Amino acid sequence: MTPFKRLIAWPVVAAAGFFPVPVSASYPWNFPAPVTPIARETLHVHDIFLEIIVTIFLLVLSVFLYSIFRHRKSRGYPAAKFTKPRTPLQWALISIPFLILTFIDYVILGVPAYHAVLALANTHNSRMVVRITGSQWKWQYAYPGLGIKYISRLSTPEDQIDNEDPKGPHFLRQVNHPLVLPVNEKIRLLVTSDDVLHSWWVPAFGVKQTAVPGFLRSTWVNIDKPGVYRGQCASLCGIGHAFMPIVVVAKSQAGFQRWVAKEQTAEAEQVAETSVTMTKAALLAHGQKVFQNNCSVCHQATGLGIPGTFPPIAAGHPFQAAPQMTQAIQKRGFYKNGVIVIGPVANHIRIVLHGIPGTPMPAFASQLSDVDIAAVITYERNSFGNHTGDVVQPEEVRNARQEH
Ligand code: HEC
Ligand SMILES: [Cu+2]
Repeated sequence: MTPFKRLIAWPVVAAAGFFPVPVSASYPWNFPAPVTPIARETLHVHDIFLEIIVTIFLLVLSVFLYSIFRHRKSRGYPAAKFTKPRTPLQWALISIPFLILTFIDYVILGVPAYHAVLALANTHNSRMVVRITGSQWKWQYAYPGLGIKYISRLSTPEDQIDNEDPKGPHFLRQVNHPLVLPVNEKIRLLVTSDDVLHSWWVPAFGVKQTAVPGFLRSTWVNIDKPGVYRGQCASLCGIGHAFMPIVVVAKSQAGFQRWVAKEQTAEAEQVAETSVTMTKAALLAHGQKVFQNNCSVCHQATGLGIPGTFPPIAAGHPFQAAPQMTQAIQKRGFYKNGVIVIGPVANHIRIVLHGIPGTPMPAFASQLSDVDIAAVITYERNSFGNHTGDVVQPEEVRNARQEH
């Protein structure tokens, strides 16, 4: 808070006879300690607000309780016939509180709140951009200037979620690949979505940005303390909404540069892999992981899907759904006579790359590498009781990508 605003705020607080205690001390039920300018500003507005309303509440309550006690009358006493203020004193007694409240709302809180809103929208002078894409049910992070791009998803083991193992300290708030950002640098975050509304929310940053499909919304952070910060998707986005947490690791500049170098090598290795022919065993092993991480939320770990909604992967398995849906699946070659069949490889690759528009089946072209997609298709065609024997190589996926 600037000295000017302090000057307006304190007399009111002091006049109320309330000695301000720092509300933002780290009580377990308070906001997490703020680590960005925006978080500090918004927390400040909250703190002044809390101090003022608690003061007014206590004052009014004590006058109230005192009056009830002091002016109590016996049963049968005729009630006053007061209907509206008449004397100048009575008018003063209602207009002064009204003016005080207006002043508190529009000046003491209004000015810093307005300032915080403007500051939040001011993404100028940012030295770095990160693109954040929400999708059901994971976050994709891309660093356009650095050629780094990856998916961050929940890493809490299934057994903890099913109450079979004791829950860890970061239950449902841990991910396989956190967003890594440098400290003391203004970073612009461009937030969007692949499918439905999501919301990227990290309380310690004071940032909560709705991810809207088809729009790029921007916000920014400037983190001043290295550490691990956790958040969650804050917009109900479907069955996996509670399972797409956010973890941000803030590193020193040097630490960040080391991380960038490591990521870039990893991406380069992945590109090199694409031109290598992989063995069926390697594809199956990798494909199983890709399936568990990306497909099992809908098609289920058993590959049996959910009746009416998510078709099974297992051939010969019956699938009941609305006729439009089963007809559409049949047209793509994956359904016949009431049961699932395994359609042509080319369609399979196309479906996984580009999704099925207008249905929840997502496009994985931007989320999975050629190796991932080749592996998951090989896995689907040779697991869950499927025995096509087909092996799809990364190169086929790469060619299919270029066709489109
Ligand atoms: C968000 C839910 C969701 C996820 C995640 C998902 N799918 Fe699907 N998938 C669907 C739905 C729904 C359909 C059926 C769409 C329709 O025809 O209405 C479908 C259809 C398919 C089809 C077409 C065959 C058929 O039975 O219709 C294939 C192949 C497929 N998915 C593979 C995958 C693979 C591989 C992954 C993981 C890389 C995956 N899906 C992840 C929801 C999902
Ligand atoms: Cu979400």
